[in-house]
Amino acid sequence: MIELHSYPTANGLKVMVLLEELGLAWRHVDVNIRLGEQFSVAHLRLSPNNKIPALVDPDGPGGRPIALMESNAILVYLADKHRAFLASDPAGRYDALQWLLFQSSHVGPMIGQANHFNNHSDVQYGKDRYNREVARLYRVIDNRLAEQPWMGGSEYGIADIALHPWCRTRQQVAVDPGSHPNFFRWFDAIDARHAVRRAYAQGKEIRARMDQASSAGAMIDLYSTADNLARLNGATARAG
Ligand SMILES: N[C@@H](CCC(=O)N[C@@H](CS)C(=O)NCC(=O)O)C(=O)O
Repeated sequence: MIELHSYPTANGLKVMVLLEELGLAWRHVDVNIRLGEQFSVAHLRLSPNNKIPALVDPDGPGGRPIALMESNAILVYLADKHRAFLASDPAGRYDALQWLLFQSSHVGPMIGQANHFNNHSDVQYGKDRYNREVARLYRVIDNRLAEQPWMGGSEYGIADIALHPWCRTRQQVAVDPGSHPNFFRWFDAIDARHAVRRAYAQGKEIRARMDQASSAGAMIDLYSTADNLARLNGATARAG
């Protein structure tokens, strides 16, 4: 059975959504990033960059197992394998892929930085810089959706699946229906999908279970990078 080694953040949730959309049998292997489990030797073998999510498919290319990190690489892999949620004609495929990469290159990192400065620092420069950038990205998304029904083009697919969980945090900047009508039309249409609802509901349950485990364990400060190199060096040494 497919294993998703993960924690239900936006990057974990997007893979859960696609697994549900595809109707696949899969199981969640909890990697509790609040307890530092992303630095375990076992997880680093799947995800050398010590991040979630990672996917293990026992039935990969050529019938051999495959392990993958980077959520959007995982989405492309699953879409290709099942010939779904990614256009098969070259023009449509590249159109969708550019928006998929827009998510991992811009939306994820900028929202991540905005969250960090807004909630874990008092550095006004950082708050202003990233909140402005996030507001700009919502304008880009609304403009794209004025041209096409979906971020990936004419059909719902992995670019939409990748972006939607990130856009659930839009309250941080002023994104209102009056000025972003296309964004809201798109967001609500995805929110109403059964597979999306199922995945987000599972994410909530998994999160509760993992948060309970966190409070019983030795939590790391996820918002400090001070010890991460030492953690990676320690795991590298343990792996021999
Ligand atoms: N570009 C990566 C980003 C992965 C990522 O940043 N994962 C975060 C959670 S959303 C994580 O594992 N954080 C733990 C850490 O930084 O130690 C992807 O899309 O998979």
